Amino acid sequence: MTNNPFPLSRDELLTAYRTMRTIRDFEERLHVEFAKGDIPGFVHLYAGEEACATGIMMHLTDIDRIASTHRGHGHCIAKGVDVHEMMGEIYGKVTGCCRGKGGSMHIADLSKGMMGANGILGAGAPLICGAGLAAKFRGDGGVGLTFFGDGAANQGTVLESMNLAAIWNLPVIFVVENNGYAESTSVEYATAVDSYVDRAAGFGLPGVTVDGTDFFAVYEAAGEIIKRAREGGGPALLECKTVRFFGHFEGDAQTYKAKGENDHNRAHRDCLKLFGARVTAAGVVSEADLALIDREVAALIDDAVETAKGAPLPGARDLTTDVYVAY
Ligand SMILES: Cc1ncc(C[n+]2csc(CCOP(=O)(O)OP(=O)(O)O)c2C)c(N)n1
Ligand SMILES: [Mg+2]
Repeated sequence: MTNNPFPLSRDELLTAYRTMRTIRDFEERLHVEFAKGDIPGFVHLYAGEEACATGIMMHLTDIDRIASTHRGHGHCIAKGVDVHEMMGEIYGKVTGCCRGKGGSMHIADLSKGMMGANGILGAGAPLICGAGLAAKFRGDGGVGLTFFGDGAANQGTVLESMNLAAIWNLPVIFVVENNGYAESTSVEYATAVDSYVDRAAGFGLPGVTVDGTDFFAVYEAAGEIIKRAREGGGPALLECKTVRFFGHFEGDAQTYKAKGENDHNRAHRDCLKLFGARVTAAGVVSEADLALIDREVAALIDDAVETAKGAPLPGARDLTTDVYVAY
């Protein structure tokens, strides 16, 4: 029996790989399908950033809540939202998790603790303070995580929320997914500090920066921060330095990137390749194990796309349902 040097069992390693592969295939397929013109609205792809969502979400259960971003597909999949319902939602079909009325930037599934993708930058931070406050009052050990990019990190809502979480000692974690760009603006241009951890320190929050393309680095750092928050230790910040393989949105010509940048990232900073190399070199997982998952995920995504395409659109009557809630 091979000695397992990782902090996860063989089954957990396979689960991590399956999650990252599902996100990657979901996004690569959307890249192709979006170009055909069948998908309404905007789509922002998460490919390249899979290790961030996966390494973090493996520490969470359905009682834990997350608030996502405009680039939210990876967060949803890693939090356990059904891939068929997500695809239906992105195609605007009644089979979607929000009955086709939200689309890519409004996917939500409260049963999974997924409070919603969000088209408004920095909007998840105050939401998650509410979720954290509720968890604290319930005393159920639940935690809340809000994701935001290097650009959204400069929103006042994020900074105000860090202060609020600190003074109320909320079980809330601020996750900066620093992919180097906010649309076409580089992080060096737009952010005055070298690390978002320095900024968190201004609110009395501990923080850590990790290589977001290294699943194990994310997993270990997130594990410590989440455990601390669960046990009443309060909020913290996690910065994951990562890469996005595609443009800001589908259709972006990416003229602001260096020549060959995407190819370089796909060759040297692909979290799936890095993960696969580590676990197979250690002999805990074989190439065949990974190839089997690849085939199963490919079939899942094929089926999700075909099912979504074949599903009906919402009818005129659906226009007035789920819109207002009478309290
Ligand atoms: C409050 C607000 N301002 C501006 C925008 C327009 N906008 C959408 S995404 C984006 C850039 C976000 O960059 P970042 O936070 O780094 O996330 P990334 O897209 O890199 O994941 C901007 C400016 C918005 N959606 N909301
Ligand atoms: Mg960014």
